[in-house]
Amino acid sequence: STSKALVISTWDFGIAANLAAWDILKRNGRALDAVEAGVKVPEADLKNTTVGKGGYPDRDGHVTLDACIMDENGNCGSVLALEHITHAVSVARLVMEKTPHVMLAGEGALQFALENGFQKENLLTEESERAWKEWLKKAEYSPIMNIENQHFSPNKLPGNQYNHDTIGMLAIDSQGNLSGACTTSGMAFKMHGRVGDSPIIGAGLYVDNEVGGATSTGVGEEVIRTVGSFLVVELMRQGYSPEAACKEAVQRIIKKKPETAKEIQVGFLAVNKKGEYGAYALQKGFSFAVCNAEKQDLLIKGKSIY
Ligand code: SD4
Repeated sequence: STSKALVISTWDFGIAANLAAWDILKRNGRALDAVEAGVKVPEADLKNTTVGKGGYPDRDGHVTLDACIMDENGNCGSVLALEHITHAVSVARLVMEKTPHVMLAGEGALQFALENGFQKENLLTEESERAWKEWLKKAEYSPIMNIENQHFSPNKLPGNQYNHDTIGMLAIDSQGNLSGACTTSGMAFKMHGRVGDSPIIGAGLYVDNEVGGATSTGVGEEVIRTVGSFLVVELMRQGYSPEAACKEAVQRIIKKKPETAKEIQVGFLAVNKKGEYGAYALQKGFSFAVCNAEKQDLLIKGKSIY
């Protein structure tokens, strides 16, 4: 039965992504297939300026994608700063399944994708190009909150409508196995070549089939410094609930960088082996979507420290 099956993912756009994942889970499909199918939804969504095609470019005008995927056996794959390919997560999966490596970066990742039948595309939409040209006028990199909120101060956030951020997704299938995926165009107007937390196993995503899984969203540099998602999973191993583990990971960031922490957004989302889930963020405005046999469109407002 699918009674155990569950998929959760970051932000409001997680609802649509979860539905694609659920389509696989409800037919007793594998969690790995579910998370890949799920995060492909925002990757292909042109209106989404923080994931996949249509994502905001770096400061030089290149859209560079970071993505990773991890299965129930601890296998993982990722691509870093991949250009011209919409479905970075699918390339990451192929890195996992077809190469002896875990990570491929930049040109090499693109070469590998093209060799495996992916088509080269222009990922920069007119809207993203316009936003970039507007940004160039001042050319100030200010990753306040989530990148699409950079014109707003954290206190003046107009709500979730601008919170379209990295998607991190975690799923449990009817066998009780866990997988996760994470994909993003990274921080808008970042330096060319900048890689965030999202494709770093242990930072942007971690899955341990004995314990649970975690994923993150927000300013990746702070998540990398604390190896955030691995930390959340290890805390759950010690008996923390998913929410308490996410909160403790957020507190580590505050401890390391008390001043920076007030200015930026970082959120964690986690699920344990029992199917209990929870989340915590530095700032208000973080949401996550939950989907199971009972409810396919549940959106939960994440708790925050500030
Ligand atoms: C990164 N964590 O590249 C990602 C992007 C993100 O708000 O979540 N942006 O750092």
